[in-house]
Amino acid sequence: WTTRLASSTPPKFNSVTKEDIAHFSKILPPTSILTTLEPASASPSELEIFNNDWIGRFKGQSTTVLKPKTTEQVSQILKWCNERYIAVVPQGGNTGLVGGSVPLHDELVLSLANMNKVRSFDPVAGILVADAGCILQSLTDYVAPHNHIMPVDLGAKGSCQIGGNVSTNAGGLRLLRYGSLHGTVLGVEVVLPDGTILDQLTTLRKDNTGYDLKQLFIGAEGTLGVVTAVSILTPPAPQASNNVILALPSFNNVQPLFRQVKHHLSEILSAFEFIDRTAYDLAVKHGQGRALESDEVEGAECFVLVETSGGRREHDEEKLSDLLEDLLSAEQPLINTGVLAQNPAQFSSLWALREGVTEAVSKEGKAYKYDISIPLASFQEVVDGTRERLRQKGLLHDKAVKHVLGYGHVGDGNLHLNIVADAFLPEIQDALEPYIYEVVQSLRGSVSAEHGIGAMKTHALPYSKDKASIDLMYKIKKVFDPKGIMNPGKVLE
Ligand code: FAD
Ligand code: 2HG
Ligand code: ZN
Repeated sequence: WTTRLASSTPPKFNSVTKEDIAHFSKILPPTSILTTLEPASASPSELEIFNNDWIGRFKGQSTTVLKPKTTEQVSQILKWCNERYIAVVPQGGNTGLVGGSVPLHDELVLSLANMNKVRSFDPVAGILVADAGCILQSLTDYVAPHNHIMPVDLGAKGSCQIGGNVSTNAGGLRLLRYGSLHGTVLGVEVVLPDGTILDQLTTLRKDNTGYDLKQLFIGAEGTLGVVTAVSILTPPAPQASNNVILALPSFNNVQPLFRQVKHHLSEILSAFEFIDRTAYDLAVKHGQGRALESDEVEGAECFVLVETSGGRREHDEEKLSDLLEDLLSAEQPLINTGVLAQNPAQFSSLWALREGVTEAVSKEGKAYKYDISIPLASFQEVVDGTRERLRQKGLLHDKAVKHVLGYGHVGDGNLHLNIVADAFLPEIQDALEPYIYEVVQSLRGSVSAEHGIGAMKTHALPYSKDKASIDLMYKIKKVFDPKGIMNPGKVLE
């Protein structure tokens, strides 16, 4: 799994030329065109951030990045690219974890960063309409004074864009409570490769007028068109939020704990997130959140973060305290201990231990990431099985694989299996694949629970989808993008 270096443009597509830049100059102001083609408006190093993906595995060689401000500009750009057979990679915050947001060759990068205006907010219905390039955190800040929150939240919120979230169908930390974007996104505005503006930007809760086309763009990863705006339902902000981190002596306790927590907290439960001991230790090592006291972590094999979001603080606190009391006073307690946040700073610090694992892993080394849906009962055996396989192959040492860890969204059956290595090495890759995908298939799971397919998993699709479904996906791609210019090599091979 060495870094996949860009080769030349695949023969099917044309590279961007000076003539193309001259045309784009009629559509965009000079500041919205970054190109290394002469006369250059950017240096190769300025294009680095657009050509490299977040985990440092995929690297493109794009010469040109366009940053349109309006849907009309996107339309004119795509129309030109389609006619000229220029491949286009839509790019949001470039925080995707499957290599979908960067070119594989020298495709044109279309950055949505300048499309960052809120179009409207209806405080009664809670419906927000925003340009695709709005940063998730800025939308959270926008709706906060109206006492609303975004239905999606994730560790990359400070950089990822709502258009990127929709295009990856991001899951994140609130899915347990508010459901997937397939439910909360009410409408999208999309520019198709031929320049057609598809206005599906409805703010209706109910609309049964035939095929629900917008659903196709939720999770399309830029392969069908460019999402330019999103209409989304924002839930009312909870009046009170609390969290607690529970230390468990054994992973076997996670399932019975989940049942008990649901039973106790019912409607106020808003997150049930899991990190194993390795993930916790890495988060602490790299300064993500405040470490628990040593007696609190002693003997803990894993941790669960429980969040409540409810209507009355005293009521929620009482429920949480009752839960903790019940758990600790049981004859055979499921937990060793529980640490309850006492103030907003502690609340954030507990969350940081969970949200910060990805960041910590990236500081520790190169990460092989498997974002899989499997039955909760199999989480630990998949993590342990992978570690054991690497050990048997002699790859578990400082110069190869440093850590194998598991964390994720227990409530959604989504395990993040990360293998942290010193470098991306072919022998590690060969030990992990197809092994992990075969395990997922045998469990009737999914090879991508929430991050998408990107460039990383195109070969793995058949482990989760049958041939008839994949054939249909190719046909759908052809309908929207007959020349195949949209994000080639992503999702479908
Ligand atoms: P990009 O990375 O820029 O793009 C992602 C894909 O969408 C690419 O294929 C791109 O071509 C396409 N795309 C982007 N914008 C558009 C557009 N406007 N129109 C058409 N196509 C577009 N994911 C989760 O699901 N849950 C998590 O909890 C989670 N946590 C994360 C934590 C961290 C620290 C990081 C780095 C990533 C995390 N992710 C998570 C990955 C997640 O996919 C992204 O963070 C996010 O949804 C991508 O948004 P983005 O704007 O960065 O998109
Ligand atoms: C999370 O849940 C993200 O923290 C990232 O989806 C997972 O980095 C990962 O593997
Ligand atoms: Zn996740």
